Amino acid sequence: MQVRIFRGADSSAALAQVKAELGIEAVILETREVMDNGRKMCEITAALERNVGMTRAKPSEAYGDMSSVSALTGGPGAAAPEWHREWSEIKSCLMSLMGKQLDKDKLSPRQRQALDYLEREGVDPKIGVTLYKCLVLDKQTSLLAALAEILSVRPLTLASWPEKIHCVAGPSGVGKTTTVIRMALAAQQEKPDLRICLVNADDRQARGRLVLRHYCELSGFSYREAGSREDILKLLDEADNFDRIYVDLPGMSGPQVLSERLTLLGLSEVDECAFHLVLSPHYGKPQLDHFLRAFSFARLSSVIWTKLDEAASFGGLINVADSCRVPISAVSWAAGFKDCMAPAENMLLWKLIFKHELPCGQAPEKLHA
Ligand SMILES: Nc1nc2c(ncn2[C@@H]2O[C@H](COP(=O)(O)OP(=O)(O)OP(=O)(O)O)[C@@H](O)[C@H]2O)c(=O)[nH]1
Ligand SMILES: [Mg+2]
Repeated sequence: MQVRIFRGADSSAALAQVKAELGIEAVILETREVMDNGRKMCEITAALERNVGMTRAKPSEAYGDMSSVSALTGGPGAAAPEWHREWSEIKSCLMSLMGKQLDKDKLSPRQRQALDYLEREGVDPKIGVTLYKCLVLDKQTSLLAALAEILSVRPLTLASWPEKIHCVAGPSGVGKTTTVIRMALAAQQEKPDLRICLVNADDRQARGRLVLRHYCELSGFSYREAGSREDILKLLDEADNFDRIYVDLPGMSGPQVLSERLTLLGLSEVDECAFHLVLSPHYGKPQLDHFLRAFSFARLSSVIWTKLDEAASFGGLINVADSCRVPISAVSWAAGFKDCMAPAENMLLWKLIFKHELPCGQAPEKLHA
């Protein structure tokens, strides 16, 4: 519901404003007389209730009054897709026009070739403009150095990630449960006596629960289920018994966003907790943009890229890194649990993006040939 206050010299002037701004569906909540600079004015509090799912905020509304757009669309998360989509399309068009105006003769032939290649890989034109500016302003800098400013890495190793609790979130079917098991196995391989607990916070998927439980039995991990705030509190009570806790969060559906889900579970304020978002480059740009809105969260720690073997281009890694400004921690490229996930490193990413070479040394299309 959008609530606004209007003032006019008299009631009809104030009512005219209500009609103009909120339309005839507005409900008058209160009318009162107020003094404004010694003058009597009529003040009307009016509200407009709209079905969030049906509302399409006009760009003019969006730019004129950010708070009312937020109220109309339910906030900056997944519930505001139209406004975000329109704005991102406008930005993209402007940047693409700017991109066409760039004087690429100011670049060396190799730099020009690399920028053109990134464009073909689906890298957002706005990032192309940023890279161009870096290269033109500092002749000494290389394209990879400029790209590394955007595409940061924090390799998924015990030393780089000392946090005890690791929550794994992402869209349905992206590979969250598989990633949780891979993370636990990699940690165990690094330090065999580590006390590891796998937590199933997904009370809707029986399959995920079975797989997690099975791997716990096979590998000597502890197993817990935690679908509610009370369960999470119980888990935190016994956290001293474990060195690492990996939490498999449920896939998101409907209008709920990750921050709401974590708050409901009581996980959003837990210290010593890292939050990893699992994505795959085989999603198109609008889909990745949508996921970034649904999973945007102030404490997001890293992105883990899965299913590299199923992707045909990797520009999405750069676009996502630019949008959410968190490092990549790991990448995976096959359906198994072992030997198909690697901690992220710059060189590995350059080979992936520029040569389409997976960390196993193969090209994605050859892996499935
Ligand atoms: N090709 C390929 N398949 C993968 C990869 N990672 C996971 N998978 C497969 O993707 C499918 C879904 O994996 P899950 O781990 O169950 O995905 P999830 O996100 O937990 O799924 P939900 O719990 O249903 O939301 C499984 O068949 C995995 O084997 C990968 O890197 N490459
Ligand atoms: Mg799962």
